[in-house]
Amino acid sequence: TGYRVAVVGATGAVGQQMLKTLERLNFPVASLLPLSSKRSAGKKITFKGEEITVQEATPESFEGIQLALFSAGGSVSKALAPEAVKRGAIVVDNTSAFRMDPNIPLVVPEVNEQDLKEHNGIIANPNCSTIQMVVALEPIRKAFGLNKIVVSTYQAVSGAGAEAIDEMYNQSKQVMNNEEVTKEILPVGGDKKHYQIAFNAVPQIDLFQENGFTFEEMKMINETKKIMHDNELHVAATCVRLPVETGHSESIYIEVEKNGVSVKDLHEVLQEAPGLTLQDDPTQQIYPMAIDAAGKDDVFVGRIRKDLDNTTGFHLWVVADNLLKGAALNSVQIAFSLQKLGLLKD
Ligand code: 11C
Repeated sequence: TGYRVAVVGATGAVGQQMLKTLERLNFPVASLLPLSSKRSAGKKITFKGEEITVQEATPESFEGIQLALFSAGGSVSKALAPEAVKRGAIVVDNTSAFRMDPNIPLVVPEVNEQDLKEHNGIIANPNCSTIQMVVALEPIRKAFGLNKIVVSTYQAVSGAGAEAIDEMYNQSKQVMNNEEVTKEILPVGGDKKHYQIAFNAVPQIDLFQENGFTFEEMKMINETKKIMHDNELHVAATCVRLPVETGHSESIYIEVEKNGVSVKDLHEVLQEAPGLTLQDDPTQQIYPMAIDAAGKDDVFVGRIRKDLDNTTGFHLWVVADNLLKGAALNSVQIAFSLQKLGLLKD
């Protein structure tokens, strides 16, 4: 018993985590169909101890599929997600292809699970850096209101895919060996110039937009407003890539609506919040770090301080595994939520 599930992009960094997460959380899978681009077709993946050959994704692949998890790039989703829906599947799409479409819910189950009810076949999974931020801020918004968010990110190379991880390790070796450094992928595969990520910090994630922000920054801004259903919310972001393998970190400044809120109030609210672990004890040097968050499901929050000048301002440090809560885990949680709400057809 269970659902006939397809994973599109099964050999990628996120696709691999999707397979592991479906298995680990015991999502009811009756059959698993791993799909990919032509280039990766023929590779083998393991699911529940069984080796399965990856097939090239075509419109016909989705005949009989009930749930399709997509993570193979925006152009693949644009071309094939509607084909999957046409054939009766519900699509959970982990690319930016449909996120800002007003007819498509953009969902983080801890925040806006009920939006799933409005779906028309496709559900969008937000960007990794957005997900961890809204998991941390929604409980605060609910309790005290939220006027403003200013975020700076410290993002891991795995967000740019498996090849970017290899590039970081290769460059690190080259630097250590005094060899010439090869630069081919980061900051963005498709941009004109490439820079060294090893031993560096690069203030560009995705392509620059006309307004001077990068697309990653605009994703954080627009997706946050959509998920929180608040177009009046002020959001600004600066996104930076660091030589960290997995785990995005974020320094977040917020202004709450209510007066007289204390750090203790925030601690109390966050302690009760779903999907979140509070790690905040400066006296014991306890705070979240990427290497500790990697491989974990929760979003970790610490370094909570009251601003010294603005009485409604607070500073937080938020860390999560960008491939798990930032991508694969959130997609699988959406699948569980669809099942719970009776939206997944038997
Ligand atoms: C990164 N946030 O860390 C990006 C990766 O829109 O799903 C995720 C891209 C996306 O580079």
